[in-house]
Parts: sequence; structure tokens; C-alpha cells
Amino acid sequence: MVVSSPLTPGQVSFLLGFFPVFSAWVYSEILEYRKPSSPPKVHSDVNLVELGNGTVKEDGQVVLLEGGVSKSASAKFQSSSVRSNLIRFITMDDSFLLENRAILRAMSEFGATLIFFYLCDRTNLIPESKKSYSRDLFLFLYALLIIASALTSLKKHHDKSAFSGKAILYLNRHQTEEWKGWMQVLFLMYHYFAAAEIYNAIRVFIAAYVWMTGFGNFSYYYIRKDFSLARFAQMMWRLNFFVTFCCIVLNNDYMLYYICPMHTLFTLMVYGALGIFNKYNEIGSVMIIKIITCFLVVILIWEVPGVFELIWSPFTFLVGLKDADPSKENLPLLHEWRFRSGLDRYIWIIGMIYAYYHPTVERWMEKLEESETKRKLSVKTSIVTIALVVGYLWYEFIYKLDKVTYNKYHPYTSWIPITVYICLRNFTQHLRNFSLTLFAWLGKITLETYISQFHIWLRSDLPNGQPKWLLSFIPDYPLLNFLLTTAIYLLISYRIFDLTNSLKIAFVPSKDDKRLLHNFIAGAVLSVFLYCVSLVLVSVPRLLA
Ligand SMILES: *[C@@H]1O[C@H](CO)[C@@H](O)[C@H](O)[C@H]1NC(C)=O
Ligand SMILES: CC(=O)N[C@H]1CO[C@H](CO)[C@@H](O)[C@@H]1O
Repeated sequence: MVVSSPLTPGQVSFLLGFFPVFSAWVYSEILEYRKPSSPPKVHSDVNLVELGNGTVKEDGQVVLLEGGVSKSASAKFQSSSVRSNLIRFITMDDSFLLENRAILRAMSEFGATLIFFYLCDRTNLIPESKKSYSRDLFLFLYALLIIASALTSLKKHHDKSAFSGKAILYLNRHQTEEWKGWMQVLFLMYHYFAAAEIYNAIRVFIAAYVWMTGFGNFSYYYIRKDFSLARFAQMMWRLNFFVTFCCIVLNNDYMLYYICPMHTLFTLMVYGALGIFNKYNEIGSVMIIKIITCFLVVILIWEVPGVFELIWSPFTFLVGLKDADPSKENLPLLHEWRFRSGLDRYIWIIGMIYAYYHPTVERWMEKLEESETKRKLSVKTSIVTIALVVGYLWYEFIYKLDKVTYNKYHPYTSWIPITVYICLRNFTQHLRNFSLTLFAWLGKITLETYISQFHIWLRSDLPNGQPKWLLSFIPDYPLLNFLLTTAIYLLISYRIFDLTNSLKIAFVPSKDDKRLLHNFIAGAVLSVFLYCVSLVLVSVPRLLA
């Protein structure tokens, strides 16, 4: 086994943290096995499973579920102090290990997955192969997936609107998830097959994700008005937990996974926009001023020369990227961040505006749906016609541009295809109510599939390398290999999604801010401690040599 580079202190700290947890988990399983069979009681294990199933559901339900869970599964873990938990862990206290077997197992599984990532990407344990593109195969596979999912997972939904109690008319959750799903599949296949010809479409998809960030987060904060620390921490955990560990274990810059910093930034901006003076959010004019302010802030940062560098240069350690590609070596560190965040700088605000007017449009559509057939038909046809014409014009004059020119126009035009899609996707009651659940399922794990693809589906080979190769379990059989790697990759992505949630519930309590703070401090102290030890461990052989 050839390893591409010596271990970094970060990687050593990861191992130092992983082995005790892993051993503790194995020991706890042995304890559990040996335990004299006691009357069946609700075990944390069961709860974690339930919780895994529960978290797949909507965000709101998760919040409810967490309330339930903190009373049962992690009750002990949550109620005793951080210090006593740590001491009981270090002394391998039997009852502590038994109580927290499920958490230890989740942590071990998560750690083992990361080690698998490292083995796939950074050692030559598994061979690699070259990407190749055939438009025919690309479209065939995509069509196959659509057919398969239409045959097996087309579902009709009967959701109720939060506002009126009637059926949700426009952009319900299934639709957004399905939308994310089919875009994500194209996005991933674009990477796998190096389908350079759909570059511009991929830019639109990324814009659509950012649009959804604005839309979803605005709706959430506007309606729920939950600006609590716990909620904030959970959001950050969801977006950044997995990627942080990938950066440590694979020695990559955060910016390599540019989707994560980008969504984090825009989520923070929505949070800030709504959170500041949130008492006045109900007042229409205040909202409009807020939205205008968002535009002004974006214009100031991205359009005024020099401001972007001024603001972000202190954060270069976070958002800088030293690309491994020699052709990109001379670019400034902030180049990637400027490029990526700049492309979608406005679309999150558009998402917020759509979310703000969502109830109005919904009411208007309800009325339209109830009006006489002739009027309904004429309004609908004119909307569809306009959407089609605008879509076509956009395609002809913007989409077809070469990628460099297209990127110049993208920030100002990406709202056009998004709006056209939204109009077309819901112009009949039928279209609105149906969704492809297979795509919706894929839409839930977009973050995980995005990050994992670099390492266990594709291969980047070296720190901060773009994933230029394919991971190849079955060399010389590209299609079979595609099938196998995809299956493993999706399974792991799904597991990570679950684990991120389970661990979030264990470590980011939703109702106890003091505890949250203690956990945070304990985590930080522990990480620094492990890092220092690793630093010493890594430099000892060098000093001796
Ligand atoms: C906020 O945006 C992030 C990033 O896209 C997303 O993961 C999260 O689910 C959104 N939150 C809500 C409540 O929609
Ligand atoms: C913009 C748009 O096309 N909206 C449609 C969404 O669904 C309603 C309800 O049938 C239609 O009337 C709208 O035309």
C-alpha cells in the first residue's frame, strides 16, 4: 500500500481521537453481550434507530423528535456534566459505556467511513481509471433513471398549506426535494463523465440550490421566528460537520468543497437579514428595506473593486484554496472563493423575495383555481406561453454562450431559468401534486453525495486536487464498475446523512444553551489538546532523523 503523503498533525489527531472511541464502542458491545439478560427495557440503541428514521422527515418534526429523544436515549448523557462524562469515558466506566453504546457506535461508524475515504482516495489500494464522455451513454443513463423512478416512485401528495389549510399550491417540500434530486444527479454525472458540454447548465443548478437556501431559510425564520443559539448551532452542524472531518482526514482546504462555504455564507446572510431587528419583520416596509439592504451589501462587497479582498483576506485560512493543479498555482488564494461566491451572489436574495411573496402568490393561485374554467384556462395558457418564450430566449441568447462569457452574465440572469421552471412545474394541479420520490430521496442527501463523490466515487489522489479520476473496483469493466461504486457511494452517503443527524442530536442539545456552550468548549479544548499531542508526535521522527 503506497500512501501519497506523510501523515499530517490533523490526521494524527483524528486517529488519536478515533481509536479510544472505537475501542470503547467494541468494549461496550462486549459488555452488552455479556450482560445478564435483564427485563427488556427501552435501550438507547432502539432510540437511535427510531431517531434515524425520524430525522429523515421534515425539519419541524426533527425538532419535536429531539425533544423526545433528549428525554430518553441521551438523557443520562445530556443531564450529567461534560466533565463527569469525560471522566467516565476515560476510566471506561461500564455503565457509562453501556448507556452510550449507540452514540459510540455512531461515532465509530463515522470515523471508519472517513478511514475508508482515505484508503480509497489517497492510497493505491484500489485502482483508478480515466473519465470518458459519451453523450449517448450519459443521456441513456439519465433517461433510464427517470423511467425507473417514474415507474416505481411516482407519488401523489396531499399536503396542506400552512396558511390556509388547503392543498399547497406551489413549491411544496416534495417538489423542492425532487428538484434538488434531479439536478444533483445531473451534477454528479457531469463530474463522473466529465460532461464539459453541460457546464452552463450546471451553473444554473448551483444557482437553484442557492436560491433554495434563500427560499427555505427565509420561510423558516420568517414563520418560526426561531433565532436561538441552539437552532443556529444545529444549522452549522448540518452544513459543516461532515466537511470539517473530510478536510482534516484528507488534508484538504475547506474551499475545495466550495458548495459548503457558499451555502454557509448565504445561510448566514439570510439569518442576519432576518435576525437583525427581527421584531419588525412583520412590517412590510421594514422587510423591503431589509431586502434592499441585502442587495446593497452584495453590490458593495462583490461589485466595488477591492472590497471583496479587504473583507475576506483575514479569512484566507478558511476560504483560501491552494489548488494542486499546476496550471492554477499562480492564482491568488482567494480566487476560487471570489469566483464561486460571486456567481451566485444575488440569487439567494431572489429566493428570499419569492419566499416573502409566497403566501400572496398562493392565495392568488387558490382564487384562480376556483374561478371559472375559461378564465382559468386563459390565464394558465398565457403564463405557460410567456414562460416558454422567455425560457427559449434565455436558452438562445444566454445559455448558448461560451462558458467564460456565460459566467459574466450568470449572476444577473440565473433567476430566469429558475423562475421559468417554477412556473412550468406547477401549472396544473396534477403536476404540482405528483413528485418522483426516488429523486426526492436523492435530494435529501445532496450535501453528502456532493462531498463523498470526491473520494469514494471519483478520486483526487492528492490534497486539494480536483477529482480527475474514477475509483475503479472492477478495472476494464467501466459500466459494471460504475454500478458498483455508485451503489457503495450512495449507501455511504445515506449513512453519513443519518450519522450527522444522530450525532447532532447527541452533541447539540436543542433546549439547553448552557450545555451547548459546555459541549462546544469541551470539543474545542479536546481538539486543541489532540492537535498539540499530534504535533509533537509528528515532529519527533523528524527531529530524530
Ligand atoms: C437553510 O439552507 C441550508 C443550505 O442550503 C439548508 O441545508 C437548510 O436546510 C436550510 N434551512 C431551512 C430551514 O430550510
Ligand atoms: C405561475 C404559474 O404557472 N402558476 C400556476 C401554479 O398553479 C396554479 C394552480 O393551478 C395555476 O393556476 C398557476 O397558473
